[in-house]
Amino acid sequence: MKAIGMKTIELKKIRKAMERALDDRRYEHTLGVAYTAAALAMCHDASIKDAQLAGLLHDCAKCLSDEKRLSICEKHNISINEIERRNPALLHAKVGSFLAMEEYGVSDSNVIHAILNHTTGRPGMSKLEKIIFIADYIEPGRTKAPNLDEIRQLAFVNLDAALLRILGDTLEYLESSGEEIDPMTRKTYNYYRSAAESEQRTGE
Ligand code: DGI
Ligand code: FE
Ligand code: FE
Repeated sequence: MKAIGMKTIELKKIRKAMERALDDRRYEHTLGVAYTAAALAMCHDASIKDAQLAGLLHDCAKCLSDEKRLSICEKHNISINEIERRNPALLHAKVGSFLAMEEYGVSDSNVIHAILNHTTGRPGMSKLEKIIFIADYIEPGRTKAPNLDEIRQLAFVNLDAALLRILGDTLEYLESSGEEIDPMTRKTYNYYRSAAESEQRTGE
């Protein structure tokens, strides 16, 4: 079988597995992220299949209990930092990337990293990491975030600019709601803000 056929079968299998693993709302969100990520991949010249695969799997650990996420980490020696221990919901990205490998048979490290970094981002994200991070925020089922119309348009013009807007708005939201902020969320924001500023200075 040709490689492309294999991936199509894999996508269908994973979509069905996600329908079982997630509640209705989360499954609808997951489909929205997969399709939005595919569209962003078309627009920005990335692999459509990888975008679909990472989109389908990005929240695969979201409907587990906090106890289950913590126990998976302990059992498999996945490190948990202080913030994650206090906010185990943050662990769904780390545990999700583990399950993508172990449970759903994904070996592509680009896809695994896109799942791993989809909540806080990281400095120097790959194109696929950016696409999943952005698709997660702008998929059609999202309605609550501010500036969504603008950010949705921006995402199809400039990934870095959309990323920066999302990180800025997310930090503002977390600050105003008194949530504990993962230092990586701030680090990612600072990195992309500096990148945008130096781009402005050099007129690139
Ligand atoms: O899993 P989703 O809801 O689709 O999206 P997500 O993986 O981006 O998680 C979103 C939630 O994570 C949202 O409520 C903001 C929160 N989040 C992002 N960065 C941080 C954070 N929560 C805390 N406590 N600290 C963070 O740094
Ligand atoms: Fe998530
Ligand atoms: Fe999500």
